[in-house]
Amino acid sequence: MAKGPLVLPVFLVLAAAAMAVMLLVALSTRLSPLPYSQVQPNGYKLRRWWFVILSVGLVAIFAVTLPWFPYPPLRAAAHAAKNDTLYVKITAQQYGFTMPSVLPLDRRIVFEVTSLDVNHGFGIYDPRGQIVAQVQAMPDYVNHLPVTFTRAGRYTVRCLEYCGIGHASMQGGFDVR
Ligand SMILES: [Cu+2]
Repeated sequence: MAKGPLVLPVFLVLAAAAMAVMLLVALSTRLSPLPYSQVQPNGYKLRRWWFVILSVGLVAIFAVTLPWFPYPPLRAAAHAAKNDTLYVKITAQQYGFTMPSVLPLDRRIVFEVTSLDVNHGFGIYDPRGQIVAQVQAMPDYVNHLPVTFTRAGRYTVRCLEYCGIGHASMQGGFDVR
């Protein structure tokens, strides 16, 4: 359906609604002011209902949208069933990364990222120079970073955590194909 013809009617309806609200507010101010002792209980009652409605609404929205949770753990089971995940070890060290030189396109990869000395960052930039994913590289920890590359080409990896005098030049890369 074309968008154009809908814009004017929608605008008119919204404008009419806004004007009606303003008119109601303007009319309501013509009455003499109520004493505070009369306003306060109503305000508290309204606030209580608003709290209940918001709480129920938020829980409902949370429950309904949970299947679209954007992060991988809930979806991991489906991938594991297909058994198509490639686990890739990444080791950061002042001032470079140990990693494979070629990685597959359109396949789920889980980077297992750690560091041999201090905290580093592991930031992946696609061939256009846009950041795709990043995680900390920490000594004595393995952080898991799931990524599926959908664009072939040369990817650059940069350290995103100041790690010493050579930090600025700490980078690596791999080809995706
Ligand atoms: Cu660094």
